[in-house]
Amino acid sequence: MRKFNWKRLSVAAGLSFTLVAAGCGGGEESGEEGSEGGEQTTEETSEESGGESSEGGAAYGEELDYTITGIEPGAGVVQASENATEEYESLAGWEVETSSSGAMATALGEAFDNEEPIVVTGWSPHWKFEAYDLKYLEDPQGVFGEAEEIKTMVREGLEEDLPNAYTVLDQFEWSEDDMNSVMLEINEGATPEEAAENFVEENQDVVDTWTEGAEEVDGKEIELVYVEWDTEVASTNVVANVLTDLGFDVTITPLDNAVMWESVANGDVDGMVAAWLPATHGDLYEQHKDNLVDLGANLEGAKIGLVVPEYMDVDSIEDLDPAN
Ligand code: PBE
Repeated sequence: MRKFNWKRLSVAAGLSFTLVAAGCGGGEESGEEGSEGGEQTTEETSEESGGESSEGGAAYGEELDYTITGIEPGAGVVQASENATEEYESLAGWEVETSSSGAMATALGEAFDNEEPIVVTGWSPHWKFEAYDLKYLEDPQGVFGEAEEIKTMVREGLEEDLPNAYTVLDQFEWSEDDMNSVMLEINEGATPEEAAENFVEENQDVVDTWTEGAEEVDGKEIELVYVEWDTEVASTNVVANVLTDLGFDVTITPLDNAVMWESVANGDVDGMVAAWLPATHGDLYEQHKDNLVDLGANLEGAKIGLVVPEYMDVDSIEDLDPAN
C-alpha cells in the first residue's frame, strides 16, 4: 500500500526528508514519528521553497502551473471544477486538465511519492482515501453541491420485459464500505470480475436482499452501461455478477458519461447504476428524466470536490492563489 510505504519512508528519512519536502507546507507526517510537525517545520519549509508560501499559508498556484488534475472530459466533477475556476477568485486563471481516472490516480501517487502538491478532481467513495491521507478542500460557495446519491436508472418497459432483472436492479443497494472493499481489491490487482465475485461470495446476506423475490431465468440477455470510473467499475461488475448467477446473459459496456445516459433513455440498453445526483449529473438527468425509470439510490453519502494531500497547507478552495 502506498500509504504504508509513504509513512515508512518519511520515518526512515527523518529530517532530511523534511528538507526535500520544502514548499509542501510541512504536514505532520514529515517530522519525527510521534511529533506533530507543527510551526517550526512549516516555517523552515516555507523558506526552502523560495518564497512560494506566504505568511497566511501556502499558495500553490505557480508551483502547480495553475492546473487542476482532472479525469474524463464528460465527468460531472470536471464540469463542476471548471465552474469553480469561474466562481472563485482564488482560481482565476486556473485550468482543469482532463485525462482519465487512471491517469489522475497515477499523478496523485507520484505527488505522494515526492511529497509534492497536487489538486485533483476527487470523489468518494474512492480507494484513494484508503491509500493516501487526503482531504477535500472546503467549498464555501457550494459549487460542488452537498452529499450526493448514486442512483439506478433503467429504460422504460424493463419491468415488463425483464421483471426479474428489474427486481434485482430495484433492490440493489450497498454501503460505502461495501463499495470501497471492491474498489480496493481491484486497485490491488484483482480483475473487476474477480473482485465482484469475491464480494458476492463474502456478502451473501447483502446480496440476498437484492435477489429477494427474483426468479432464475434461462439465458435472457441484458445490457448495462457504465463509465470507467472506479466506483462504477465496482458497482456494475457486482450487479453483473449477481444477474449472471440468476441465469442472465449479461453484457456490460463502458461509455462516455453523456452517451451512457442517452443510451438508457433511448432504450438502446437496459440500465445503469451510475447516476450521481442531484448535482454531479444534474444536467443529464434534467435532459433525460422523462424517458427514464428512476429506481432510487443504490448508495448514499457520495461526494465530489477538489481533493489535495493532507500535507498541503490549504483547507479551502479560497486558500489557493490566482494566476495574476
Ligand atoms: N465521478 C465518479 C463521476 C461520477 C462518478 C465523480 C468521477 C462524475 O464526476 O461524473
